[in-house]
Parts: sequence; structure tokens; C-alpha cells
Amino acid sequence: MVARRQVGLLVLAAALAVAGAVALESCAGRGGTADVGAIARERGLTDADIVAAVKTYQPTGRLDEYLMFSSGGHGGQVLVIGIPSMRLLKVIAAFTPEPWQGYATGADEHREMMRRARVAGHDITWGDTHHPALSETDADYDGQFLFIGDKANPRIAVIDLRDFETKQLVANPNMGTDHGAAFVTPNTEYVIESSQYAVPLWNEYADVDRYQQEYRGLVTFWKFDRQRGRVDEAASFSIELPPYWQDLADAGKGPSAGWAFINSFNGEMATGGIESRKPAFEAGASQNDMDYLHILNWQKAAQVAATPGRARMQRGQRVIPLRTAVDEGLLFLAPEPKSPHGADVTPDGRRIVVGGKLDPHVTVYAFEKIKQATEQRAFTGNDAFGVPILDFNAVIDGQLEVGLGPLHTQFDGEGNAFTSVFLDTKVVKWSVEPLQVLDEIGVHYNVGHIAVAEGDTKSPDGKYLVSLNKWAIDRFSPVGPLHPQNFQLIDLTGEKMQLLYDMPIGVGEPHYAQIIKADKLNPQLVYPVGTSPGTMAQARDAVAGGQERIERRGNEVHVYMTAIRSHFNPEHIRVRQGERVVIHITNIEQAREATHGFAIAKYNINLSLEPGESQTASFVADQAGVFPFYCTEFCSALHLEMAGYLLVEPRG
Ligand code: RUQ
Ligand code: CUA
Repeated sequence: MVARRQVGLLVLAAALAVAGAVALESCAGRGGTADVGAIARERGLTDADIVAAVKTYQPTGRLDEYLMFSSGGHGGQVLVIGIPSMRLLKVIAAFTPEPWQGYATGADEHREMMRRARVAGHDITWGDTHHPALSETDADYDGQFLFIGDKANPRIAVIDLRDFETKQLVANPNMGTDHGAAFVTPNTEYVIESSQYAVPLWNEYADVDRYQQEYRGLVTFWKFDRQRGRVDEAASFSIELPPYWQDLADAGKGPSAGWAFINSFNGEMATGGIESRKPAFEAGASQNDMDYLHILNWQKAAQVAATPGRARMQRGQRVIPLRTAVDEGLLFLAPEPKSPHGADVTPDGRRIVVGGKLDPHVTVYAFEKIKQATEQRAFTGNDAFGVPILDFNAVIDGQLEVGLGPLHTQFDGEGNAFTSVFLDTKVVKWSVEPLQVLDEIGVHYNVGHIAVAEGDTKSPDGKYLVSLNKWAIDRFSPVGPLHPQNFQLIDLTGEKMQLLYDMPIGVGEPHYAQIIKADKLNPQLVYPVGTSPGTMAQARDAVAGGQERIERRGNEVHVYMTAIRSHFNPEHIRVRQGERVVIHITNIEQAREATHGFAIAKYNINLSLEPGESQTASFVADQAGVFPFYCTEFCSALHLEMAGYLLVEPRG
């Protein structure tokens, strides 16, 4: 405590010296005081507050050291946040329409992407985003792609970090919901998606009475084609799993590369109650002392899936049946206490850490021991589906008591681990070897995931930790019964963890986040003129300056339009009611930030055209009348003049 106070005073002194000298003359006599000490006293700030402010404040123009990609929860997007400033830099639309970016608000390419991601015959206009995963090369973030899972509809989104835009939505035809998504293998060979609530796999319908016979879990390994920047659905495969509720996944690295780990709860295979006389899920799914960590050899599974006759096609997806997975030695179970949540592989790939929601310990598994046990076939028995079960005591390194409700674990580069503890609402720092608690810090309130800078790589930076808290009781001005969630930035550089900053999140319940060194990212700042973001190549209908025109083809009116400060060309679109209007529009600017919007009144269309971008929007002019179109982005002094008319002549 003494040490921390001294640090605070030192920094305060330094801040005073700098701020005092510069600001005194400019502010003195204009009502504001430049005396930092006086300001702090007046605002009731402690030394620690001042240290936190100095460590996080970014003067204008100063860039952040890290970027955090956070799930936007049921907002269905990804939030991009600078660290240490905790400034929100971008909201990447993934599963939910986002008008400012013109995402799924009129562009044909988004309509097509959404159409391909329809599930159960429904257009889905939202997603419950849980776990973002940055692409990796040799178990290190490479800054090229980002993936995120949608628990509700089970899908994953592929985001290209060349322009921070979603390029593909992939729906899983064989899951009810997912949760273990997205996680990548060490070279992004596969993107892992595992199911949560089991549903019938081989038949469309089965009553819950037939739960054990028909309901199944599933893990899908989506093959990622880095060249194309797309998931290759045909080259992907799944493995049938027992109907435990699989939860979180992580991929092995280093010595455990080629393996994946998924924990689960509801090993009881409870089927719910309330109206039946059976216990409700809450009780039924938490009776046993042990659930199962699933240990999968995905490298071998990929070979098995590729062998003719070993996998079954189910709803267009190759699925390795559970029986085959057992026979081929692809799947093993290790007991894990009790209703676990997180499963996290250490940076060196040698250990797997599991937190049991209803157990005060984290359990540390040694991959070496797991491998030995599987090779020597040292099993204590099989589960009801014939899956071999490893001896708990033979495969763990040990257990460490960290508090009530341990969930997720992250690592720094110095052999330390950090575990979020939900019920005790704190983050605990501990050393992996020897197993020992080192420090803890209270968070507000009820932490879910935590993220450490470069935390899922083979060489984490440590330095910063963000605690993604579920509740924010009393932290912010009340804004009605739905409160923001609270991200708390924690400094890891000292011996004691120190809280630096609170950031309210007002869009959804974020789950996981990953933090990457900002200089690993190198996004384009303008597109070459005529680029279609969907393909990152020249759009087929890109329009060059001077090529603007309107062409009639049967019942279709094709408008080849350009946008440049401060006009559209053409400015008049004349069509007859009932005709199909196809607008190909290119922003022919190359100046950074010279974005133009394109909105048509009352037709539910708004595009965002970044410099160089080309988009096509088509619709049937079903309503006669006069509809202004205009630029939605304040792009110049004559932005309001950047407008035109869609004239829809009534049917005669
Ligand atoms: S979750 S709060 Cu990863 Cu969906 Cu744990
Ligand atoms: Cu273009 Cu406003």
C-alpha cells in the first residue's frame, strides 16, 4: 500500500511539473485553475485516481497501443476499443444490420450474404455474439482476420481486417445453438464451433423423452481458406458428441497442437422439469460432482473425415459419428469439477485450465499426462456412449482454490494466470508453477470473461487486463432499468493489480474479447476506385468518372452512378412504377475519410460508400411518387446539396 501511494505521489508530482508549467499562463486569470493538486482536491481524487488518469489519458492525436476486439453480445456486432484509453473506435456489424456502415441496409451483397445465412427458413436479423477469435500464424495473432460466433442461430462470421468488414456468415446446419465459437487452431487451419444445447442430430424431431437416444452435441471444424479469406464449407467436418451441454473450446498449441479441448456441463443429461415431475435444469444439470472435459484429436479427425465411408453426410455436412470417433481414438473425456465454464490452454500449450462454476478451485490438467493416459489406454471406464474416461487424478497437475465461481483464465508472459471469479466478483492472479495465489482485485460487478493483452497467443504481453463485467451497480448515472455493462481496465505491470478505468457498454452483453498489439494491424484507408468490399476486387459494375449512364434492360433500369464531393451523377432517376431499379454506385474519391452515404427516402435503403467503394442496390419501385435521395455523410460544405430525385411515374 505504501509503495502504491508513493508511486501515486511521484506521478502526481511529475504531472504537476508538466501540466503546471504549460497550463499556468494560458489558464490563469480565465477562471480555470491549472493547479493539478487543487483540481484533484476539489474533485475528491485520490493519488490512485490520478495515477490511473495519467496511465490512460491519451492526448489528442495519440494512438492507442492495443486494440481490443470485443463481442457486442446480443447487439450482434464486434466492438473495437483502444487500450489504454478505452475509447470506442468502431462497431463492426456482423449479424445485425448497421445503417451507418450501410451494412445490410440495402446493398445487394449484404442481402446475398444474409440470404445464405438464413436458418430454419428464417431471415435472422440479429446474433448473440460470444467469442471473437483473431486469426493466428504459429499460435500468434497475425492481424489478418477475425471470427465470431452467434450462439443463438448457430453461425460464425468472418471479418477481414483489411477493411474491418464482415465478409461471410456461415450457418451450422446440425446444431441447435453453439457456444464454443469461435476459436482457431494455431495456424487458423480450422475455426472451431461447438454446440451448447443438444438437439436431435440424425433425425429432424425427437421428444425430450428420447434425449439419450437421439439428442447429441457436436463440434464443427470449419476449414478456413486463407487465400480466399473464406470458410470452405465443403472441406469442413464435424464430430458427433454425447448430449452433454458442451461449453467453451480452446485449441492446443506447441506440444498440444492438433488437439482441442471443450468442457461441458449437464453431464447428468437432465431434460428439464417445471411441468414434468423431473427437476428443473437449474438443479437437474448440477447434481453431479464431475462433468467432462472433452479432449479431441482434430488433426487425426481431419484424416478420418477425409477417408471415404468414415464420415456421414448430414444436412450437407460431413459428420464423424460418435462410434467412429471412439474407435479411431479421436475423443476422450476427463472428469472436471463441477459445472465448469472456461477451458483455457496455457501459452506454452502444456496445460489446460478449467474453472468449475460450483467449485472454488481451478483445475490444471497436464497435456503430457493426458497424452500418456490416452496412449497407454489408462481409462477408468467409459461413459454411456462408450467414450473412454481418463483418471482425473492421473491427468491433473493440481488444483488451486481461488474463490467462489471461477470462470475464465488468461495468462501473461511470465508464467502467471488470471482467473475471473464470478460469485466473489474478483480477478485472481496466480502462478502456474508452483500453484499459488499471488494477488486479487475486486471488480464491479460479477465478472464473466477477462482478456489480457495478446492473451491467447504463445507469448502474451500481460500489461493490461480487461474485466468484462455483467453488472455495473452504482458505477454510472442511472439510465433506466436496463443498465450498461461495465468493462474495467486493470494494470498488470505492478506487483498488485490496479484498477485504471471503467467503460460502460451500452449495446448488449459482451462475452469474450481479444486484445492485439495495434501495430500488427495494417488496414487499408481507402479502396482502389471501383472496389467491391465483398470480394476486395474490382466490382463488375464499377463506374468510372465520365461513364455515368442509365440503361433500360426489359423491366430493369440500371443506373450507373458516381459520387464525389458534392454531387451524385446522375441526379434524376426516372422509372415507371413496378420496374426494378438497379443502382450501381461508385465513390470515385481517393481522399481519406471522404465517405458518402446514399439514402433513398422511404425505400429503406442506406449505403455507405467509403472512398473507392462500389456497391449495387436493387429494389422494385413499387410505390409511385417522388423520393429524394441524398448523401447521409456530412462530407463537405455543400453536403446538403449532394442529393437527387427518384421519380417513380404511376402505372398508367
Ligand atoms: S461465456 S461469461 Cu464465454 Cu459465452 Cu463465459
Ligand atoms: Cu457526400 Cu455528404
